[in-house]
Amino acid sequence: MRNWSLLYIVTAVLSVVVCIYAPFDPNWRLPPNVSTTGREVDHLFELIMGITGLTFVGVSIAFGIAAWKFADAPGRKAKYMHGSQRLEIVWTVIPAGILVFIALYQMGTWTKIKFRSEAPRVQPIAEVSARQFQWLMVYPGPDGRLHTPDDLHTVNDLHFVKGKPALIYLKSQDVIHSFFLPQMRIKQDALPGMTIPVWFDSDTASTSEHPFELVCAELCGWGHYKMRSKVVVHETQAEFDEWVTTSLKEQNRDRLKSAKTTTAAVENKGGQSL
Ligand SMILES: [Cu+2]
Repeated sequence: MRNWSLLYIVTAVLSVVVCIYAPFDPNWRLPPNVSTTGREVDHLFELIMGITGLTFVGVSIAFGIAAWKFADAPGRKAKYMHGSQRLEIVWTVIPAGILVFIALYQMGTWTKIKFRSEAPRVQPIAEVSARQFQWLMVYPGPDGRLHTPDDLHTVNDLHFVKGKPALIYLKSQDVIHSFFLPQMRIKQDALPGMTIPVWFDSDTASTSEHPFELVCAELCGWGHYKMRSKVVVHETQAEFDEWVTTSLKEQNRDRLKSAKTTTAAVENKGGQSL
């Protein structure tokens, strides 16, 4: 019977070894952070990981010793014990204290990332709509306003400017999705029927060839794994504006082409019926 305790001890030791190894392997953790608030998120993550990790090690050692020492053996009788009030108070008060500490300690970061009153006072760079299984972006055109005829529409292509707060309006067209920017440590659910402001920034530029990533972090259906978008962080506002202008030209050319094709098809059809 004692051997069963070995199984537990080995599993616990392996878990700890894996946890210690993880930060040294870039593939086992989040990509390097590029945002201002991301540093604070990482700090909170490490702090909580430290507290839970130490607790896990302590509990595992105690549990391993108990399982080894008090394993069932022929002729051994269990001792009846009514419980220890002092012990129960200790193991209730300590975790409660830790939880209250974390709740208070993270408040500043949470406020910066989520409280609407903290949203940057800037024009939104885009409206992002999630749907099974893609991200649809609408950028304001030259008039600087959304939902006007000169808007730029893209699919799976998020652009903003380095070193400036970027604000987007997040929507969902069908089910619940989750807007996740791993490099910026930002995650926000997209809920049908709601428009949610989300803000973030980046101190590092990225390109179309080597973009950052936007992924869906909510299991939203069979094609969930496909919900990935490029994130391009432009070096300057001028570079971003140039991208909008070029993309608008392409969009107008494509529209003209498809309008011509439709007209030709209609005319053709009309000709045939005469
Ligand atoms: Cu999704």
